[in-house]
Amino acid sequence: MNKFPQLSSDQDKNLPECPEIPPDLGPLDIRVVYNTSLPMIISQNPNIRPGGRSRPQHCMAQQKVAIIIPFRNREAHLKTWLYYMHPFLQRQQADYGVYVVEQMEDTVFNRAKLMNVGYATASKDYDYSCFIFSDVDIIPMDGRNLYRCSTNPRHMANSVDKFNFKLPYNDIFGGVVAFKKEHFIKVNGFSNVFWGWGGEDDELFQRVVAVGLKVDRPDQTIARSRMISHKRDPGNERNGKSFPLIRKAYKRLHQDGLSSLNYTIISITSHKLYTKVTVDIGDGE
Ligand code: UDH
Ligand code: NGS
Repeated sequence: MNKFPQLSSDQDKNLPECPEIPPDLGPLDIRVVYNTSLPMIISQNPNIRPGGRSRPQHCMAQQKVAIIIPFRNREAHLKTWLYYMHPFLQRQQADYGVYVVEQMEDTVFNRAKLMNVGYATASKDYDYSCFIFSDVDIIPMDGRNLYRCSTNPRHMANSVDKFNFKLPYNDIFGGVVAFKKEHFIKVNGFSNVFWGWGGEDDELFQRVVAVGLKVDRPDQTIARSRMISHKRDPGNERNGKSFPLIRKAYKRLHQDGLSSLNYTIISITSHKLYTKVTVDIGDGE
């Protein structure tokens, strides 16, 4: 198993704090990228350090942000995500690391459990204060959509092209969400028992409400995001048990989540643009 690159969390304490709103941010032209490669992205982003880490050189970022991406067999989407997101996050003067959490087995996909594993793994790596849980196929279309935590858990994908930049329903909490560390602990993370597509994000919304928090959302103009269209993946068929599970969300809150997370890390590899965490999360049986 590759070790994490040892990166000190100490930074020059004499650096000024970065401004609340970074300069020169605005709309971005986002489309699927075909004519790039990881070596090209690496050469276009010379300041990224091993494991997909970066922080501003001339000021101290106000938050330390881990970006967690659940993953299996989506190399092309990951390339597009990395192509846009490293420049995006650097322009936002973020102190961040990217964690791609890959489900090893061919068994039914469990997005939520991968998110929990990403949280647990990134937390051991650096003293992150903010966790952004992002699908690999969602790219923000405006630099002013700050990839940071706010007072409450934040639903960042509230203006997606697929839904004509509107919310399909009020409580939707999918795609990209941001949690301060203490809030993610308070909700006991995601549930681990959602195997297959759908519902785990709705359940997380219920957890937020159950612990007395609210959901923040960015302004819908600024939050415009592109969702790369694709077919449903094999092994991620609709979960027929979602609705009964969500109905019992409050009951399971303290038993099911970070507190009951079990998994086996297969490898942690420090790639140039991200940290790849390959994990055996079981098969739900
Ligand atoms: N993911 C993978 N591999 C998989 C399944 C899911 O990496 O095999 C990850 C990936 O980060 C993805 C996220 O989990 O962005 C969410 O899964 P999804 O993209 O399948 O979910 P979404 O709701 O699409 O975006 C569902 C399929 C809709 C098919 C509609 C056909 N027009
Ligand atoms: C709901 C799902 C959510 C999902 C949302 C949007 O129906 O998990 O659709 O999906 N809830 C259940 O299945 C219970 S989307 O159209 O973006 O693929 O996030």
